[in-house]
Amino acid sequence: MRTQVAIIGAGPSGLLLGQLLAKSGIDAVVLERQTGDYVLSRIRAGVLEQVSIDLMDEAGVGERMHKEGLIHGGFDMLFGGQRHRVNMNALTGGKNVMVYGQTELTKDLMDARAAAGLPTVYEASNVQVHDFDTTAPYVTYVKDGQEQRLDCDFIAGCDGFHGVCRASAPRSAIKEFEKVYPFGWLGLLSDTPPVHEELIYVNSPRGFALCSQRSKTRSRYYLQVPLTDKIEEWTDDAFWQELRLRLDDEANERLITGPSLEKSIAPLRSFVTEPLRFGRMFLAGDAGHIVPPTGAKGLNLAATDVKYLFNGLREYYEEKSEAGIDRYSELALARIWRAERFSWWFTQIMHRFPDDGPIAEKFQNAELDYLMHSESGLRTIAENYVGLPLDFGQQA
Ligand code: RFL
Ligand code: PHB
Repeated sequence: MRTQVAIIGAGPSGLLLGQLLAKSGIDAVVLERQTGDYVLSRIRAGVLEQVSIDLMDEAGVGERMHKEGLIHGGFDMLFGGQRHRVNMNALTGGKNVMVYGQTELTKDLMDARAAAGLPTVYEASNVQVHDFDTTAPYVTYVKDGQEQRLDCDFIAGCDGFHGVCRASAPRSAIKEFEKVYPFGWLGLLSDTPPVHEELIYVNSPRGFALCSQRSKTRSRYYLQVPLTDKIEEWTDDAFWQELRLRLDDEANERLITGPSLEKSIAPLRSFVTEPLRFGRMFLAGDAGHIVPPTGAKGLNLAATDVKYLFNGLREYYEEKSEAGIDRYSELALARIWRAERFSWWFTQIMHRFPDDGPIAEKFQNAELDYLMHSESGLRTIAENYVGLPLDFGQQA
């Protein structure tokens, strides 16, 4: 089999890239290790920046998102028993975010791909990338017990943090930067109305909590937990009880609990690979970087990587120019590091760090108090949360 772009991974990065390429008449085959249902069962991100919304529109898959997504112009921060609103809309000259689950976005992309008859191979095992340092790269994989070969012009490594693409890059050509946090997030999804119209980020003496949502009838809550906690040990009752201890009276009065639809623990990590290009293989999304979820940036960064990569590939095919693909890594990394910094910083001020003493808690409270009472402080949070402009740092 032959294609122009072999895309490894049918997560949001791979599917979005596939859709954008198809709209420009560029062929791609998506190879995914799991089944489609498995991919859709992973509950992850929930907040889209405007750039991600625009990209879904550009890919022609924004219809349901606009119908069902919830526009949020702000969020609450709760610390020291006090609630403060970050009015993102007012602080950024009218920008908002949209609450629309990664599961829904992925489903929209999968459905559009299937409807257009675009090739996706699910349950492709033992995917291996070859000769990407030449002009004739290819991918091998096993499907239904048969070894297959896919020849291509380019390989897009959209295969997440545990994928094969980054692992296949020559060790001498790659630099990795990593910080692992000493706690995880325990998440619970339930068919209960959200406790508040907007999200609430909580810094409590018992640790971080987040009240998020997927719709007017579906809630997503998170608790900071020690890495040693086991998911089996967290009953639904224990979760709700602990959440109550981290919320204020107003939220507790409105909190409606119910059985969990899903519950999982995710470790928190900051991670960046440099560069994101190895000859004719590119890394995009979680394959190249991970942020702690505090800033809601993971999915949005994946989307902007894809935008930069798509622009480069389109330029290559339409204008016979390599300028775009040559700039991909540099352009994407500049945006990635800005989001990495924000996510690290926001994590730092919102969580309890087990090895820090009481003075760290005092510093945190003083910093949060400063931020919430300073227009510049609030704007710093707001402009990063809604997403920095794509041309940030490039303006005169
Ligand atoms: P994905 O979604 O991990 O998709 C990669 C796909 O590649 C497949 N794959 C392979 N396919 C073929 N051969 C191989 N050898 C393969 N190896 C892997 C995988 O099966 C998978 O389908 O990466 P992508 O597309 O770059 O999308 C990135 C986002 O998923 C990610 O940034 C966010 O979900 C991060 N993230 C969160 N972000 C937020 O903004 N808010 C959140 O609340 C949030 N929660 C999370 C998260 C990521 C998590 N991970 C990665 C464990 C919670 C978790 C648990
Ligand atoms: C979510 O709804 O899953 C979510 C929202 C905001 C975050 C992280 C996760 O910062």
